[in-house]
Amino acid sequence: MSNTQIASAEVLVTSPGRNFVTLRLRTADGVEGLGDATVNGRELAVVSYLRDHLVPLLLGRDAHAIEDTWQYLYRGAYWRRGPITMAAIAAVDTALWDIKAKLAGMPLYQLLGGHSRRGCLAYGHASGADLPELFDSVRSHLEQGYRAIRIQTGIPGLDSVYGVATSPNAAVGGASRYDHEPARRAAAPVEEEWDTRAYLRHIPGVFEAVRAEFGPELPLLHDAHHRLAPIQAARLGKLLEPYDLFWLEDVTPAENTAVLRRVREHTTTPLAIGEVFNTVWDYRELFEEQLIDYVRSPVTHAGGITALRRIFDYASIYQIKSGVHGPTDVSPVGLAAALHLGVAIPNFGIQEYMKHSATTDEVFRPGFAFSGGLLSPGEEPGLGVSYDDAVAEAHPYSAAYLPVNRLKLDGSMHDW
Ligand code: EZ4
Ligand code: CO
Repeated sequence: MSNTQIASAEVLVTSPGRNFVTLRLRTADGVEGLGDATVNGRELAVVSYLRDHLVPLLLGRDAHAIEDTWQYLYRGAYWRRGPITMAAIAAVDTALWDIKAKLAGMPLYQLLGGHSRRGCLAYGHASGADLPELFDSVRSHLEQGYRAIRIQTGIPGLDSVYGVATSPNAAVGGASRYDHEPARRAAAPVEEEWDTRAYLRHIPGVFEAVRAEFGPELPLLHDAHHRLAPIQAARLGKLLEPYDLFWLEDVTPAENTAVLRRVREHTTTPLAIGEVFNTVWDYRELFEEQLIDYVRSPVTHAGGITALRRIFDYASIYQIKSGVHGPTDVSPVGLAAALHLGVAIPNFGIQEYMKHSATTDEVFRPGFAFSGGLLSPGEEPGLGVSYDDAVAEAHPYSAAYLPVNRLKLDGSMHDW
């Protein structure tokens, strides 16, 4: 029998194009596992949580005891839940699954029940300041093989809008923030302007035009990014019904999930929510009252593979599917973990895919692949991601923040 005691636990911080926090566990026999702990814009809080509070508890534990370690860290926190705690637990859990699968000599999805599908349907991000630019972006995604596409556009009267790669405000050193790094490298966030009424007037026409240009078949998605009041969200869902969206995401701020009852009463546009949720408890009433259609939590922010698997199982009894968050601030380790889960679970829906920069891939060397619109986790034992320390060290951490929103009307703060 091999010695599976955890002998080392390192918290790795690197910034290949954007900041990432990674936990690397190693057993006494030298088997390594990786876990993603990146919380965009608050990275160092998780670093401290791991380094100061979890690493000392992990050394000497049996790497095989994944469930017990999860319970030990979750119940043992007392002040549990929350993005920082759950990202730290997620990193430990993911690294332990990576180790277990490597010890088994199998890709991780085999330990989760084996494959249920050929790959994970992925959606890409098309965007444009105006319709011609948006259409070019949709065409380029279709050429790259995407079979589902998120649509975000500029809003007349607003300079810089969430999710639009060519927003003037979005450019950083020639590249676009929204291509690889929505956060800005600076001591303070960039400020964007927002006008919900202008947004609501503009968006239905955008979807009408996209359907007219690209036909009825292509699955289209849209992210309202937590910006609407309940009645505005209900109205948007209703206005978009003729364009048959795959989903409408994050229509209202995430704290008050009960408002989705109001939205649901008014529209049959499918709803997705949860990228900023942390635990199964955040989903409970949404599942039981069937208020949503897709679960947005990534492995990284919801307590790891152990916890997300449980959330998906719970969702499955209500015919609710996965729709895992996949921005570039979920590292290749977090995305790989989602893909192993995604090919295995019965209720996979779709996977968000925002390609990481080439520099990010040089650090993480991901084994997953995108082909014919599907993402596949690959056949390497474990997660199939390896971390290159030398390249990582060439890209030291520097502070970066997500933007904030102020209302164009009077400068008051609004949800971003
Ligand atoms: O703004 O991950 O659906 N995707 C998103 C993302 C989030 C970023 C925040 O770090 O909403 O682009
Ligand atoms: Co989103």
